[in-house]
Amino acid sequence: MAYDNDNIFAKILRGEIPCDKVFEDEHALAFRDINPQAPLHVLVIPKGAYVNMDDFSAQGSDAEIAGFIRAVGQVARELGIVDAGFRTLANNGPDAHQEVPHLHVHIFAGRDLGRMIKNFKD
Ligand code: DGP
Repeated sequence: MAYDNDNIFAKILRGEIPCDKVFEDEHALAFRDINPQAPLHVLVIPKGAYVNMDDFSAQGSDAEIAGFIRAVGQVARELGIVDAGFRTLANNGPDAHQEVPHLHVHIFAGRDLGRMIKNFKD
């Protein structure tokens, strides 16, 4: 899948659309989700143009990948959610209902988050 330069997170990265920023460094930007699914719901995105985890893991440089993963951890520490616990999640493609075609890791926290995922047999 080709990267769409007009996706909403590309516009946020270019400063064309505002966001409630919680963290930024060379490799990543983190901001609050516009439609929170938990008391704390933050999105962490790489600064590079990557559609999803497949694209990023195959095409991203070692520095970008290390920088992004370190940013996810730093965001969690700075938000003070490490001890209580938090969930990271990345939707990739149609079956996962990925809405925005720029890789993003959701961070959920602030309550008991329940089971990981609905059992496929339910
Ligand atoms: P996903 O389904 O994994 O692609 O989730 C996309 C998330 O992006 C969804 O939880 C809502 C959020 N989102 C969509 N548009 C915007 C926006 O303009 N600003 C912010 N902060 N979040 C957005």
